[in-house]
Amino acid sequence: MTRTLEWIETVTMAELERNPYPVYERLRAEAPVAYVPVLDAFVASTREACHAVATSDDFEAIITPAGGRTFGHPAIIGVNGAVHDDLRSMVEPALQPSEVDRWIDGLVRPIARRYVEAIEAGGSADIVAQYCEPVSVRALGDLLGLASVSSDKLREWFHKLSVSFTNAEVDTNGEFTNQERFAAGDAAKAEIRAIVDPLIDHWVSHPDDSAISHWLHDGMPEGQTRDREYIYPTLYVFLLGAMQEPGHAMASTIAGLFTQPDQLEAVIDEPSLLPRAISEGMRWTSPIWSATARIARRDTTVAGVEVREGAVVILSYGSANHDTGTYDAPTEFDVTRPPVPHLAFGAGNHACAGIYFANQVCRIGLEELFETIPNLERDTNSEVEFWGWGFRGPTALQVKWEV
Ligand code: 261
Repeated sequence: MTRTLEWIETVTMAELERNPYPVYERLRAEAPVAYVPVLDAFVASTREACHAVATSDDFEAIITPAGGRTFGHPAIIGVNGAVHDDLRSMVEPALQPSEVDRWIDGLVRPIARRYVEAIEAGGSADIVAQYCEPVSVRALGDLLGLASVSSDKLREWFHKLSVSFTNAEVDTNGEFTNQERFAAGDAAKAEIRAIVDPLIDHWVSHPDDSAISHWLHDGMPEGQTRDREYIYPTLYVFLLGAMQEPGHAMASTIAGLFTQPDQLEAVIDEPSLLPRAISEGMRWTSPIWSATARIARRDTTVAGVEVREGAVVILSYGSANHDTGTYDAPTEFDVTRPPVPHLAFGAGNHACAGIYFANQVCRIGLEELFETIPNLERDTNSEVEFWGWGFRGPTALQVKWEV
């Protein structure tokens, strides 16, 4: 099966990042697990293949090469066994639904109000930069203990980490082709260390209720803390994906609703429809489109394709969520489609730990936006441009309303 599809040899990262859907439509039809030379890796593109790889004991987690170059080791998305168990036990307590329910409204609603009030009188905005991203980063930033870091700085960090993490393109020698994208990530990490190291110094001797303080202390013997070098790769995971993706999900949901004016109106009239709309937004344009991977622990077969021991398979969940075997007209945003579960949060033992938190951030964010600005419209003078293969969402979304 290691035979390469001929047409896939000419696919470039620029093409995938601009619009991965045509390539992936062909991959789903021709090879649900296929070797992609520009990635020097296999990709799983169908719902069946992604689900099988994510849940099979024949595979274990591995971080993608560009991801490992960006985050280092041990990042929670790329480890297995006891280290993975420890890191999950470290991040999960604050993210349990019963825990999140205690404080999520008090955390997110005032943040959302503040950002919507800042744009309300203006009558127009780029809703990505001025609302979705700030609400997303401020909510998680305050939870982590980074209240002193500005929203703009948190946005800059996730953006730089993101271009580095997804810098997957390799030449025929297997060398990365774009060093500048790693340089951006390195610059972000240097700044993160300069700002977070002193906070960690403080939390080591003065524990508080922030999530990072809990990461340091929870489950450790009296007087001991987790080593910061052990925590940082997973903190980078959060400073990228957990910061960026609720913003992507909100923005994609708004963009999707703009394609269905009657559904937008229905959601604004009846906010209890928002969770359904957000779920459809994440299926339609999956924020974590193709960013995690597994390695085959032995020769095996996935969706009818033979996979050799040691093969790295990237999980293209954004493609799985457009599988015509499961979804009718998958390229259409449609809140009224049957609520078949999607794979935007992954599957198996590495499935997203923040599902509930992220969904609540998106719900409260969009509740406040639509309640305050119920006459929100797309500014049709500008096109909505989506970008990204690893992570995907609108780069900007110009909106307007009568004031
Ligand atoms: C919190 C989830 O973050 C990520 C998920 C997948 C790849 C990179 C991430 O930062």
